[in-house]
Amino acid sequence: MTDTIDTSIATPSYSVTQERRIVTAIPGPKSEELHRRRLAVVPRGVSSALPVYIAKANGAILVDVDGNQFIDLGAGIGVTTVGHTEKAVVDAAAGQLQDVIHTLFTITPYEEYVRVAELLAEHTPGDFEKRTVLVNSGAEAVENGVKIARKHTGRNGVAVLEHAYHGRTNLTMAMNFKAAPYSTGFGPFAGDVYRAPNSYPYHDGLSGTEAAARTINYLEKTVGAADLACLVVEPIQGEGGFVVPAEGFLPALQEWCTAQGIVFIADEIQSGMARTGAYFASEHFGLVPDMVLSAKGIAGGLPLAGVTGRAEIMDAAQPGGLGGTFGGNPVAAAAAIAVFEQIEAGSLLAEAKRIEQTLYAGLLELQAKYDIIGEVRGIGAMVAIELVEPGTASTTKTPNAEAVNAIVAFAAQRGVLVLTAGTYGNVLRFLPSLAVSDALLADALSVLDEAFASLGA
Ligand code: PLZ
Repeated sequence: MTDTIDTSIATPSYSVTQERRIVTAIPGPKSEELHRRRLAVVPRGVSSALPVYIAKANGAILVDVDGNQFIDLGAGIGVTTVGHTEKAVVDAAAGQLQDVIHTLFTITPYEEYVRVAELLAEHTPGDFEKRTVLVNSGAEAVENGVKIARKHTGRNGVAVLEHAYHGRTNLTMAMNFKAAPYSTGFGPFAGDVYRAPNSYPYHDGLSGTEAAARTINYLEKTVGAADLACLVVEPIQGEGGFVVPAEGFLPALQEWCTAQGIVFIADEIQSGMARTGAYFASEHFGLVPDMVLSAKGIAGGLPLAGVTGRAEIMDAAQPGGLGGTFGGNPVAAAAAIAVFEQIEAGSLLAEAKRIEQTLYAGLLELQAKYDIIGEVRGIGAMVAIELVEPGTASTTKTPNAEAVNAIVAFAAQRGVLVLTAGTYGNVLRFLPSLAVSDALLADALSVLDEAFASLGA
């Protein structure tokens, strides 16, 4: 009879079939009804990229309230890196819910917080003594990183790079490159933040050494190294459009920071936790940051973030100087421990490399067909394409946000969720969970092919 191949050992079992399936208009009637309710009670400032309401999620698939299934190429902006509702994470969190949900680590501590700190010490770059403070969100990690760097150095200045994104709190709004929609009208903003040129090889054509010299010169002239507490960089910029700096750029910046007593902080909130095929993207550039910020993918979808740094820097903060009610919550911490275990058990660093190969090959094929794809870039499961106006891919590279929006809308109608990025909104970014199969990626790429064809590009 028919051949049945038992893949149950090699293939994880999913509670949702790993396929795209569209059964209603998008959004469907139940989503539309929920959207009406939402508009009456949620402010418009909180918008949604695709107003389909999700009822279930598993692996790389989102299921909406109307029964439509989407291939999720965004993973909640790089959060469900181990897969949606990954079993080890669910079990760990559920077990922890039975034992202790909250005590407040700064009142009566618990082991899970300590274990996450041990795991971060082990897996962040650098073989030296480290300390970790756990908080609730990426922005809070950035705030704490800056706070500690200031205390350690006794200096105020915070340097950031063009096209950076660091959060939505008052300090982090000041650190973002892009004003709209993040900070428009929300001032006054925190002071002592200085923005320097980054390395953006597709646009500036500079080598890493040249770009670093430009950045350092800019900071020395406009602030002066002696007034800088820290330089905060995303090794691969996230919201900025998965900008991979030219080789040598980041190491040169780090060298300058070290020489000048400036704390070098890697914001690995989007690029960390196995996403790029290394625990932290810093490793690809040979960086050993003084401080590494992690969040998003660290706890499989539960809110948790960490600031991990050299012991002597971290211990500059006085007892009682760091904390917060929910920081390092036991359930989120238990989930994070399971995420670290799953990265090993599921060989997720290798999975990220597999995804890179599949995505790159597929996207390069599309680039050969459609000249509005100016560049394919990224590392691991953090890959993007930058879209430009027809005929400008190697000349003016004029941003084409309109095409990005059309493609996102087309893909959504066919059950593929793709996220945008870039200061000019002209980047399509792919950051699927590492559980996504090559078959799902191939299916999603074929939808993208149709989407580009529909533009007549
Ligand atoms: N640093 C590098 O990518 C979050 C923003 C989503 P929070 N990026 C997604 C949105 O529209 O609010 C991010 C990041 C980098 C810091 C942050 C901030 O992390 O957990 O959103 O506060």
